[in-house]
Amino acid sequence: MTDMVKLAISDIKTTEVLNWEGLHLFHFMGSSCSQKTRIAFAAKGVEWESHHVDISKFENFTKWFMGINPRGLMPTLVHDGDVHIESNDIIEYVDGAFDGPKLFPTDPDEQAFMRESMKYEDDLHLCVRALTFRYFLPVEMMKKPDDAVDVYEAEGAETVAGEFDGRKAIEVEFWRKMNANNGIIDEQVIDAVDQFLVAFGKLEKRLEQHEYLLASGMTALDIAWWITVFRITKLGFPTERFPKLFIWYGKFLAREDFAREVAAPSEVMEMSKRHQAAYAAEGTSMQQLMAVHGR
Ligand SMILES: N[C@@H](CCC(=O)N[C@@H](CS)C(=O)NCC(=O)O)C(=O)O
Repeated sequence: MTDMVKLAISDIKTTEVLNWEGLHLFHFMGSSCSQKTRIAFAAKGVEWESHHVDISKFENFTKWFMGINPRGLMPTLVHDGDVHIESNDIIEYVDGAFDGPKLFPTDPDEQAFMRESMKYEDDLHLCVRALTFRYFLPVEMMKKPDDAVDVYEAEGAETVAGEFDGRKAIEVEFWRKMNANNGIIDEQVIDAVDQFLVAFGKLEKRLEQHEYLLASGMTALDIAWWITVFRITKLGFPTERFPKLFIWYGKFLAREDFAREVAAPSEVMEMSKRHQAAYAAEGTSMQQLMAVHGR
């Protein structure tokens, strides 16, 4: 349906994976894009081998990992020696390659809408990240020291599908800005919030017409957007302003196959609550900032 991102052999520097058989997913527990992929794989009913990469320890910046993903991002899929990157593309690839419930529509109009909406969701990822890095845990626990970013920036000749890829530079800029400001600043929060107010308004309109984002039923589009809605709602975004979306969100949250993949250890959730409470005490929770800026 889209131009799915499969790496060219020349992009793959960690050549041992070329001989791997079966379905291997490189993922991180707390990564929203990984969670999305895991939920989709469960819905599809595929078996996969887990390779957990701890991005909090910068394991995604190693030469080995950058050799299968020049962007240094989670998730990454190896299937019978082929390497696929980008969560939405990975899901689409697996949907086409395996039997099981179809996660992508067959109707051409729905396909066109879904392509556009999946891209929209993906384009908002740095906004999800900004809110996560501000409100999930204290900056000292979240930030990437400059020397880790230096390693990331220096590693590897960066090609994707045989062509120079500019994605890493965008990532590096994000981390450098965060370090320069010692965290995510209010302006970034408001920018992200504004994007989600618009996006959620669009989702609300769809859900006024049908139970799922597409008329034909649940698809990977619901999974992809749900992960975003889940993440930012937990960080304090007022999703309840969008009543149909809030019901849709709650319906998936009640499902074991969704809840399981986004679960975090209780001590982490406690830490996150304390961190958000500290912002609230100084008047800078997400909703307090929104109120100050008239959102
Ligand atoms: N568009 C990419 C985004 C991937 C992405 O940014 N993944 C995050 C985790 S959700 C990551 O790997 N971050 C690297 C880091 O924090 O060092 C996708 O959908 O796969």
